[in-house]
Amino acid sequence: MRTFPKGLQLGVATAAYQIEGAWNTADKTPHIWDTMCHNNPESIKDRTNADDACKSFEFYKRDIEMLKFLGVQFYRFSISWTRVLPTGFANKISETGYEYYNNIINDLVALNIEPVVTMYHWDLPQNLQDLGGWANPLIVEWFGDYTRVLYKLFGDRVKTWITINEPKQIGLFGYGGKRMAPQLNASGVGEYLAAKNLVLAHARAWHIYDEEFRDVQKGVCGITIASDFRDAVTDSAEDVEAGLDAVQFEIGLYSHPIFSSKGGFPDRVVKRVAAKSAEQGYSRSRLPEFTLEEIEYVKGTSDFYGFNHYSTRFYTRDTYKSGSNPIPSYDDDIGADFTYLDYEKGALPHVTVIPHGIRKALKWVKDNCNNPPIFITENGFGTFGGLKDPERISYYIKYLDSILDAIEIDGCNVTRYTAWSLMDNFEWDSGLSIKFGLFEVDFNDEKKKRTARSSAVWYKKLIATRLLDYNINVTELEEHVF
Ligand code: GBH
Repeated sequence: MRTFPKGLQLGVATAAYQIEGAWNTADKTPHIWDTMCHNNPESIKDRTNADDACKSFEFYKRDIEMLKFLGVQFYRFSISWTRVLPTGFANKISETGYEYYNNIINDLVALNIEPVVTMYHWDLPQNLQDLGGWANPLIVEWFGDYTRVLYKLFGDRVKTWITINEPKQIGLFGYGGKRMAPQLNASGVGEYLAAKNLVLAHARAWHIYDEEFRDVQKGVCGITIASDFRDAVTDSAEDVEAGLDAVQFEIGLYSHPIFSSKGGFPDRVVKRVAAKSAEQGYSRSRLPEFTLEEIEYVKGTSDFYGFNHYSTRFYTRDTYKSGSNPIPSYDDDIGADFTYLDYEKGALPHVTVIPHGIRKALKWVKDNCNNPPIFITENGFGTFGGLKDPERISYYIKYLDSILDAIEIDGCNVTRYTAWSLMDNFEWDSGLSIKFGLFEVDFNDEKKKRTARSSAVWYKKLIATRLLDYNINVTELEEHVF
């Protein structure tokens, strides 16, 4: 048994598109995921969409009852841009959208559950996508205007703001590839263009908060970065180099401009993309540059490091054949192959159980990002379902144990832990097929019945006792239905 430090808050997370449904209720307009799921259903593994999802727009009060049951200290959820601003621009605020989020925030505050609000979790207004979305540098202003509206409407009660969730996934899969909306598939170019504009947009939102709201509202504002770890397959000099490169492409690309003392994109990424681009006949690097003014504008613009972590990959240059990939790409720019080694796997084949990876990733952030306060904003395990989920509990226990090592032994400043997710939801391109919930959701039921899994009962106990118990006890499961 291990005790959680007093300063570590425990919570749970969701995101708007994954749970709300009500995709066209009142004056809400479509965003890029509505468009993708409706126009290209074959892009989703089980051809489902989130038109209904968990129907949280209608049933959010039941979600709040579940939060109460768990006893969480905070709830991380996201606001859907087009629900609040139907044109994407700040010219018109939706009364229905305002009321929906306002009610949730009021209910949470009344229960002493802190609202932790993500302002962008992947659902870009289609109107803005039609103008180029994250590829258009003007999005920096459009996003800034949107965040100003949110600070004004809700900042009297919301004290923790997350600007953007996982710039890597947005850029790599949405602009570099076609796994995710808007499926631009501009490989080797789109992901870097998006990365630059996402980082600048985040910085704009932070400056607006800092200059116009912080004095009165007294909250914090930061970004959440996908921080899966990248390690070396062996300790050969080449593999170690491959691992160091891979972690800079995975995390550094987004964290270095914001958290490092030097600013701008990390040297390893700059060098590799420039060299590859030249080899491929480009007259300039496919990685855009920041101006000196932009570098200064972005540096130091996050009050905390939002850290999402699921797993670790191992890299090697042993088998990698340079020039074997004719299409420029992010993976080819890393110039190494990866494997997952022989670890236990979850329902998503790439989510392997590698608890020491989270400790290494936290230490990497401490060492490379000026030892920031770290909010673990997501960590969790996907399965194919079932109310008894000892494998999820086991994942949580092992990862929490490793997080406590990072705090107690490595001195990482982790002040929040967030389990992903409160309940089963629309898992992006995996549709409804993969389940991350502490609560099971019956998607065939009109009311989207929610039932506590063993892991929900386990997490409730962990929060109440603040003890990490190594025993997994799933036998005394009672039905808790919401
Ligand atoms: C998050 O992103 C999202 O923010 C959330 O909405 C989503 O529901 C949740 O994860 C669950 O998938 O082999 O080391 O690369 C997903 C980011 C990136 C997490 C790839 C898992 C694979 C582990 N994912 N990563 S690794």
